Amino acid sequence: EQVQTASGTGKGVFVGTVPLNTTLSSGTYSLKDDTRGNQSTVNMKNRTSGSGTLYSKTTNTWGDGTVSNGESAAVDAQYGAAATWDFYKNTFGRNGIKNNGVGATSRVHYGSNYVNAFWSDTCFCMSYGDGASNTHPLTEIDVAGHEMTHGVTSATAGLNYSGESGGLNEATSDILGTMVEFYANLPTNPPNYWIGELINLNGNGTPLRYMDKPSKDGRSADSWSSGVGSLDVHYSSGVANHFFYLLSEGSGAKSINGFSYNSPTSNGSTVTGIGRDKAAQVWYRALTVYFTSTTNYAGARTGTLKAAADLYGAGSAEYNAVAAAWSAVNVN
Ligand code: ASN
Ligand code: ZN
Repeated sequence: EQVQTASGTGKGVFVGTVPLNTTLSSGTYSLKDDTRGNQSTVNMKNRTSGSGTLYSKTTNTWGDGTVSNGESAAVDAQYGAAATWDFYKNTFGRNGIKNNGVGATSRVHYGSNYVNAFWSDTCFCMSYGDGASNTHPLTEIDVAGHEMTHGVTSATAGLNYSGESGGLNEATSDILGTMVEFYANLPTNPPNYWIGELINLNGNGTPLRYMDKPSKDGRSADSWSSGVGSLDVHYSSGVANHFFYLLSEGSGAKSINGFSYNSPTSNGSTVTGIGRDKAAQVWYRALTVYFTSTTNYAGARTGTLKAAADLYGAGSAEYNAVAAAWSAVNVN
């Protein structure tokens, strides 16, 4: 049977109204994108096992922006996967999570009252819960970018998910997930350096994490100390998230897209940012060329300096900014 690429449209919970590439086969449209490695979105129908049901129907208009229409979360997921694909392709020349042209599956409505989202290498898929009372899906675009970046890290550096390497693994997902949010630049979700600011996981409207000042969450580390590796990886990540913010935007007060930041340094220094696009190139090159499964914070400093030397030259302004941003989070 012939399969055609079709141009659909969707309205997600968080992405608003967006175009979606779908496939048409025998009069049925599916949330499957054959222009991006056949990435697809399936409905888990509150189950936690099985492969779910591919979203398929006879019209090519998906979701209505409400949570109660279960397709809306699927629109977020499918669009988030597309934006992540395009970000990696157009920013780094990476052709999918494994750089082999193969797309991942997104699974929505995973479990019941499930307040998390996660990546799995086993299914080459990511799963999104529907949150508290099944009314707060975790389908924000920075979460999509975060989870799929776990797949990239697994396929490259393979940073072990514990200790300092685990913090670097988590930070890699926050950093590049945030870059996906900037790349998508959605009017419904003005990009920022906060993680999960729309999904209300805390129940009081606050973001899950803050890259400009990680300790604003009450738990994350702003800077390195000898015990940082014994924190949960979602808190030891703060050191690298803060490094990345400082490298991109610099220290002190700044407003971007209406979001106000005031990023401190641990050593009283002033850091001048090099911009997020250059910072992302440095991080990605370090991740894919220099980091290994056991890289710790000292190794991340060394690896990103090597990456900056490759890209911009040893002793360049960018190279010196990498050194200054690590020193500002007490990685010397
Ligand atoms: N959402 C979490 C994460 O991707 C799941 C986990 O703890 N691994 O970090
Ligand atoms: Zn993670």
